[in-house]
Amino acid sequence: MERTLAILKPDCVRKALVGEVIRRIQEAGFVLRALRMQRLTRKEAEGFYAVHQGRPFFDELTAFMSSGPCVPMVLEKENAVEDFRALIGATDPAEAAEGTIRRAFADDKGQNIVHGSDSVANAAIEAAYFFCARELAPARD
Ligand code: 3AN
Repeated sequence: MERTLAILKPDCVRKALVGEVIRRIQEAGFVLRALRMQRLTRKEAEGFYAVHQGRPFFDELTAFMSSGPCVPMVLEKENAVEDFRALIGATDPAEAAEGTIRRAFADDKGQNIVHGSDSVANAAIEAAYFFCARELAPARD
């Protein structure tokens, strides 16, 4: 079964939307395989977003992602990566489709409530950034 790595970002936690966003994720058919709440250090945020180093928004992004606790989670579903990107909508909430999580709750391109991996290969790399092998072991159910 395909997996993706999602992060409920600090704005999601701050706005007390964790429960509502997880409800929407589960209602869309995703199974939660791993989940925790943690505050990233600036260095950890920079490591996670290393591919964006040098982009004009890198400092803003890593400062925001380390500004408070976030909720990383591994989600499982057929076609999880693509389906999750469809559920959350475009990076810029102004461009996100009606009914998507970012359209409903996000303020702007930077503070956009939720992250979703952009490929199956990146999902595996990102999941391993947050969770150990035991936590990522295949489900027995
Ligand atoms: P997505 O998360 O939708 O794949 P990317 O990969 O284009 O979006 O951007 C990575 C992260 O950088 C996103 N989480 C987004 O919030 C942030 N970001 C993208 N563009 C901007 C921007 N112009 N200003 C601030 N943050 C941005």
